[in-house]
Formats: sequence, structure tokens, C-alpha cells
Amino acid sequence: MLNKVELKSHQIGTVKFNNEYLNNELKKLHGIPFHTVYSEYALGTWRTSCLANKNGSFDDGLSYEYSGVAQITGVGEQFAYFISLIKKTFHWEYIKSIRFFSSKNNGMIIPHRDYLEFKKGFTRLHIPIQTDPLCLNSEQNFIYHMKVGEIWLLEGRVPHSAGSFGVTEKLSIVIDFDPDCNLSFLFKDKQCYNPQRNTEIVIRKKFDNHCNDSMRRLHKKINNDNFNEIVRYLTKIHFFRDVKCTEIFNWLEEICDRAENNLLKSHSITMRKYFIGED
Ligand code: YCP
Ligand code: CO
Repeated sequence: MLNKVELKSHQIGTVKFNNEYLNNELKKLHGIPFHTVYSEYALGTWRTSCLANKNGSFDDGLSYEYSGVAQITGVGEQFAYFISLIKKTFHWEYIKSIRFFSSKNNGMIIPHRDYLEFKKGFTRLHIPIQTDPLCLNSEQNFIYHMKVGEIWLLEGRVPHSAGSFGVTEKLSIVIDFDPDCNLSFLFKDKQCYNPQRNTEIVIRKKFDNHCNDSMRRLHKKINNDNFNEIVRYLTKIHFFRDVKCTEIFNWLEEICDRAENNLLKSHSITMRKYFIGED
């Protein structure tokens, strides 16, 4: 059964990889360093590595809003094929950063909204370079899967998450562009630009009373030492049961309430503000 939904995030094009060159780049990925920044977003193994950024220094893995154009880092210099393909596909002058995003072994990013720390944020495109059907992304109440070579607009201003739940390390190239530039103008190779407004969503099981009960019983277990594992367990649920990714923050508060643990309750409230914002 095909189920298509109009999500904020959607495929906007395709890039044709040369398989031999792509595999060579993937092999090199095993040896590169990853940043420790944004580790508060990581549940298990989720990481980033900068190919290009504001000043070309790999040591600074943070995102910045700035005028000017991205400089290639030492890591970026090792991926000549990816860089040349990006230069052929997009207008380099609108690029602010290029990064690898990786998740594996049930690694996820905590549900969040992007750009809360910025005035405008970016136009963020994802291009998967290694994936399998259990590499998933979420937007609010929907789950979708991006294939290798597809170019996706990832609208991070709505709550979202991602993770890898199979045997494959989920690897994507993530490019941040000037947010004021029209989408189609980012493309130098117009053949690569072909937006698909409707996204095929992954069908999940019902979030039934049984799930609800077993989740709510966690108040008997929750404590400082297992809090992060519980956040991880709760976040994984929305990839396989039909609930919104932001439900985890409600569940956490409810579990802490029932556990009468005020410290963890206020920590949960702080987390919601930090990752989702006030709204
Ligand atoms: C960023 N935002 O905007 C980060 C990436 C999730 C939060 C990780 O660069
Ligand atoms: Co994000």
C-alpha cells in the first residue's frame, strides 16, 4: 500500500553517483574524526564531521550564521569526489557548511527543532550516501526513508528526529545554504532539481493501550542512572508506533510525576525547552 503525505521535508532532486567513486569515499569514512559538538542531541551513536564550514578549521564543528562562503576543511580535502560533485550540482557561493551525519546501532538524534539559536537558520539539504530501509527520519507524526542519491530538503523548523535501526550505518551529506536564496537557484545543474511534494511514509503499528501501559510503568524504574536509557527507549517508540516524535517529552514528564521525582521532572521540562523551544 502506497501512502503519500505532504510533509515540510521532501525530496527536491537527485544526484547520480558513480558507484565506484562513491564506494571509495565510503571506505575513507571509517578513518575520519567526528566532532563532539551537539552530543547532547545524540542518543547512542549519532555524530557529525565537517567537510566545509565558516573558516575551514575542522576543530570548530559548530554551525554559524555568517556572510561569506564555506571553506573546505582538512577532512573535506580527503573527499575530492564528493566536493567536486557538490560543486557541479550546486552554486558554491550559497553554501555555508557541508557535513557528514552518521548514526548506527540504534543511534538516534533526540526529537528537536533546528535553528532555535539562530536568527534565520539555513536551507538544509540531505543527500544519503549509505542507508537501508531501517534508516529512518521523522517529522512530527510521520516516518519516511531517504534513498542514496536523493536530495532532500529537511525542514528542521518542525520537530523531527532520525535514527538507524538495522545493520547499516546511516550516512548522509548535509549541506547548509543561505536561507534567503530560492530553492531552485541553489542548483547549478538544473537536471538535478525535481521536487516531489508528496512523501511516501512508513506505515507503523498502532500505539495501543499495551504500549501506553508498559511505558507508563517506567515510573517504577526511572532514576538518575537510567534516565538517558529511558529517553532512548521512549524516542525509539515513535519510529515503530504511530505517535508524534514530541510525545517523548510528555511521557517523560508524566513518568517523573508518577515517580514523584521533582529533579528529573524539572530536567525533562528543561529538555523540552532546549530541544523544541517554547511555542
Ligand atoms: C545544527 N542542530 O544545526 C545542529 C545539528 C541538531 C541540532 C544537530 O547544526
Ligand atoms: Co535537526
